Amino acid sequence: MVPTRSLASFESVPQDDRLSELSAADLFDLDVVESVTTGQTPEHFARCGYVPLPGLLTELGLRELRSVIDRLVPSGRRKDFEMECMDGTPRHMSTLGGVVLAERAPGIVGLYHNNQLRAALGRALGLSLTTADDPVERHVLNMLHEAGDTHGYHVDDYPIALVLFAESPDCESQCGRLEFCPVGQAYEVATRSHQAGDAYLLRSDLFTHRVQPIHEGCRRTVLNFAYGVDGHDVTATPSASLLYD
Ligand SMILES: O=C(O)CCC(=O)C(=O)O
Ligand SMILES: [Fe+2]
Repeated sequence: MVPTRSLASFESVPQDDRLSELSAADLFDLDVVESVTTGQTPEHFARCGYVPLPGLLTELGLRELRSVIDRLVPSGRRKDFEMECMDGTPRHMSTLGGVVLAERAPGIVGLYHNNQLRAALGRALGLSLTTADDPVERHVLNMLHEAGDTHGYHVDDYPIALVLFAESPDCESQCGRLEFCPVGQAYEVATRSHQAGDAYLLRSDLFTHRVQPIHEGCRRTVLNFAYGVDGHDVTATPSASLLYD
């Protein structure tokens, strides 16, 4: 889909946004989706809430995504606060929300709307995935670049999150890992590490999740694509506007 843009914002789109020119097959190894989820049932996903997609981004996909994101990083908005509507959990990070990405990174918007990708993810989960109505929340960039940066425990408004890693810490002590558990069952917390080029799917409205604080010198930069599920109503919280407006 070609996003609509004002003339002024169109002029600010850099020439080097080559993501728009590349196909899903250039950017994603969709076999990863098929192979990782082969044999997993929708019931398994409902129970575990998480599907790892190691190496979902091709080498080319990671390179092109990083070059677009590197250009966006300086415009990140610093967020340091406790989110009241999520039990006062901390946010220490820089972000760019969906509206800014739509103006400044048409290639990322194109990836979000890529039907081939969404269909493959939906097949793997046994769900019919829809794009999100909320222009702020549908695609966001989360940048953890300073010592102690963390994205504290929360649930998302939309039911399915695809998180794509442009950068991930590789320090020995493994900071910045994902932790998640079914809502209200903190004793069942699982912890997962990811590398640049990896991705994961999360049932993000029913599994509480957070990113552990990162250490000095480490960087963790992800894109989060939020999807709906056909027939499932979304209840909006103030969290997206607090983090991404
Ligand atoms: O960075 C992550 O792994 C999780 C991101 C996330 O939970 C979110 O953007 O809502
Ligand atoms: Fe989340």
